[in-house]
Amino acid sequence: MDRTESDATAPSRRDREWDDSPPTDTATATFGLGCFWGPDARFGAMDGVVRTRVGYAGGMTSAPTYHSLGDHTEVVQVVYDPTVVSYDELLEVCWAIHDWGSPAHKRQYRGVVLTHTERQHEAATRQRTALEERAGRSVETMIERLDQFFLAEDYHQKYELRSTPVVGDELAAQYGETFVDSTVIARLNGFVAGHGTPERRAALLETLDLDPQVLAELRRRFRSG
Ligand code: MHO
Repeated sequence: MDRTESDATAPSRRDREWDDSPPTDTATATFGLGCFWGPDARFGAMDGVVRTRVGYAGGMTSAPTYHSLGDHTEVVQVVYDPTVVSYDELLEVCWAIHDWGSPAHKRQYRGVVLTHTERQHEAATRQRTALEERAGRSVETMIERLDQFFLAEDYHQKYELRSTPVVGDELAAQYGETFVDSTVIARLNGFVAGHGTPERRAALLETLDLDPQVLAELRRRFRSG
C-alpha cells in the first residue's frame, strides 16, 4: 500500500505511545486474576495498553476498600488501543497468568472476566469453552458483566514500580496526580517487574527526562531483569 502524504506527516504509533496522550478510540477491559499487583505489571508492559488501574469489582457491596472488600474481587482495569492489541489477545494473557483450573479459596482472589460489552462477553465465553476443550477439564474462572469498578488505594497502583527503591518515590512525586493513568508509568511498572524486551526498555528510557539517580537505578534493574 502506498503511503499518502497525510500518513507521512501523522505521528507514528511509536512516537504516540510514549507521549502519554492516549489515542481517542480506546476500549476498556477488566479482569480478576488473583492479587492485582502482578497483572497490573503484566498488562502495563504490553504494546497497545495505554492505561492500567487496579481496583475492586464483581460484587454488590458499596465503597469497598482493601481492608473492607465486602463481596468484591481484586481486579485490573486495562484501557487499550484496539488497533494495536485486541481483546482476544488480552484474554490469552489472562489464561496464561492465573490459575483458572481451581476455584479460589477467597473471593478476593477469584478468577473473573468482567465484560464491558456483549462482544467481549462472547469472546470470553468462546475462549473459555475452547480452553476447556483443549485442556479436557473445567475452567473455574467466571465470566460476568461488569457493574461498578472502584479504584484501589494509591499504594496499590503500580505496586512494582512504587516499591522500587529510589525510583518509586521519585516518580510518584514527579507525576503526582497523573501517576496512576500514565502510559509511561504503566510501562515502567511492567518493565521493573521483568516484562518487555531489552530493546523496548532501552527505547523507553531514551525518551524520558529523568533524574540521573532514577535513570541509573532503572538501567541497573533493566540490566539485571
Ligand atoms: N501481599 C499479599 C497480596 C496483596 S494483594 C494486593 C500476598 O502476597 O499474600 O492482595
